[in-house]
Amino acid sequence: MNPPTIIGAPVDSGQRQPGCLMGPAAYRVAGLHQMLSDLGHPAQERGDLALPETLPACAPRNPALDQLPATLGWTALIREKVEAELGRGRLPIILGGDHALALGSVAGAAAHAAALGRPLFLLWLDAHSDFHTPESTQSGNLHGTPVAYAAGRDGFAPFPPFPAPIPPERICLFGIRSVDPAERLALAEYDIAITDMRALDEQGIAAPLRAFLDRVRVANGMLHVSLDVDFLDPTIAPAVGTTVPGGATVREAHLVCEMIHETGLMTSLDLVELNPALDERSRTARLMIDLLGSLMGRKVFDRPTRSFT
Ligand code: 5AB
Ligand code: MN
Ligand code: MN
Ligand code: MN
Repeated sequence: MNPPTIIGAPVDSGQRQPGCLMGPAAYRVAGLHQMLSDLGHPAQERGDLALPETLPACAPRNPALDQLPATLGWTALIREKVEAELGRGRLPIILGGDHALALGSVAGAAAHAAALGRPLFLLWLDAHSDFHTPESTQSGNLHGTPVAYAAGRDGFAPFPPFPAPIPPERICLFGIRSVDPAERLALAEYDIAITDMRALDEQGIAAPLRAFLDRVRVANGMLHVSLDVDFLDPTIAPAVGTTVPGGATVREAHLVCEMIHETGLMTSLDLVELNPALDERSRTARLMIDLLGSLMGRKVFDRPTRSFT
């Protein structure tokens, strides 16, 4: 695993509930840097990105679209920063901000992977499939679109074309339990594997996740992980505007993170959708930092444990 660089991305143009722009600060307050240092992975801190003052003017074809110019600006900025950090041999960790930031972060990872000639894989930990295009979204909230952009779906103008669209077999949607009708149709057409909550209830976390991670390893792939707070059950992670009941438990989420760490395959990471205005005494921010700890190698024991059976 490469040494981490922290990029604050206080994006809140992907949805209408204000607050995600406080996410990067909340992660730092919750002990992000201390935790990384204690694990032996002190992080370079790049501070928070800021939007340029002048944003592109554009008239969206879908009148429902919200804050398109700001999201276009964030996409270009984040793409460039993520690609640059990967080029320096770093592990970019993007602190959101809402999930629209992944329009830029996944594009940056894809551009880097394409330049190296390596396949990029995408693990999407989320209650939602985020497979709308700017034309199909009914809410107009662009945080519901990044997977479709990464898969190379049409309907994204005036976004720049996605650098190297990720084929469906390299995308894993994990923990899904809320899909809109238009997304459902498009997902069937693209044949993207969806490990929804029903599948996880039956099969558990480990087997489906191991199957995907094995594919990444065999292909010598790069792996972008995008962790939406609403992947977690709202009873343990209330600080998100789009809660959906029936999400991952604390232990299920840690297991996901521990397994990813053990493979050493993760090359970039988004922590998205934390809305500190909706939190209860920072508990969601602290849980997300704990999960990051597991992603970065924290374990209960360093050696195999022996139990009485
Ligand atoms: B999130 C919904 N499908 O398009 C829409 O939180 C929700 O980044 C999108 O996963 C949720 O507005 C986007 C209803
Ligand atoms: Mn999402
Ligand atoms: Mn979501
Ligand atoms: Mn959300």
